[in-house]
Amino acid sequence: MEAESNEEWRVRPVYQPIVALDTGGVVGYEALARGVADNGAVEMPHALFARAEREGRLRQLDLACWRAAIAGAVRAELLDGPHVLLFVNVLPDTIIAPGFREWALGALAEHGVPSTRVVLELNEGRRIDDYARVRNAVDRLRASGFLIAVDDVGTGHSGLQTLAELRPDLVKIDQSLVRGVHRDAARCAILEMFVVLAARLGARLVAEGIEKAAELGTVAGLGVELGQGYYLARPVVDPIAAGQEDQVAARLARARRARRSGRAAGNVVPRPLEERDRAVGA
Ligand code: G
Ligand code: MN
Repeated sequence: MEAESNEEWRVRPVYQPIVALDTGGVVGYEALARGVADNGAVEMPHALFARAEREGRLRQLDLACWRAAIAGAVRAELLDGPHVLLFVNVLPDTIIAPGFREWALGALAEHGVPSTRVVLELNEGRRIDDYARVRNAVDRLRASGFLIAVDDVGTGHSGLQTLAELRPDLVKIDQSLVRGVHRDAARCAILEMFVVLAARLGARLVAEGIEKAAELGTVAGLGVELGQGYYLARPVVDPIAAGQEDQVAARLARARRARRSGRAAGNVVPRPLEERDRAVGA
């Protein structure tokens, strides 16, 4: 596989827990890339990937992030617990590149990490033009033990077609659908739909970007299995050293208590046509 040059991209991964919303247990960690600029400043992934795209070095950066993610997870002993998963973001263009599967298995073997512990999060900055090719790559990766997640579902290019074509093992709902869900009947309805959809597809559902106790309580109450977000825990270099497991359990318990004493968002009642006609003076 071309260009494994970690040296050219200085990236430092941070990790954010993904939590079972019924028990509060940490089921895995998502590795999130942070660039390190020459002056030591932190470069956020958006800027980092935009620069790599301008320079025509996207895949190189993607692979560098991947390698760093695995090494950092092993260093922070994140995978020492039984069944703990490592979620790694990867571009669809990277997984269809010839040799990616062999390269990825080799990188894991170097660190003694089994592929069955790794979730590839397909992150679609761009549209997938050739689903057959991506599906083919996904099937081969799955046959090699990897789990497949579709990231940012509900936005941009991560739509229902992607779920139908790729049949992922996990579905990650974008944070824009989680934001304010506790006081938004439409978002509640959409999440409910995803709970049903994921169950029917045999996929595990993750709500991303939970920032408030009320959002957490609502999402858990709707039956979403897994959650991630600043309210539960921020991405850090060493989540275990930071004591995040205890924090996560405490916050989930607090959100549940708040939910029991609070109000859920009501149902959406469609406005009758006559009312709309009146409103526009028709
Ligand atoms: O595209 P993807 O879902 O992989 O992006 C994850 C990004 O979202 C990371 O940069 C991470 O730091 C950020 N993130 C994680 N949790 C939250 C949250 O609760 N709120 C917001 N605004 N961003 C979050
Ligand atoms: Mn992601």
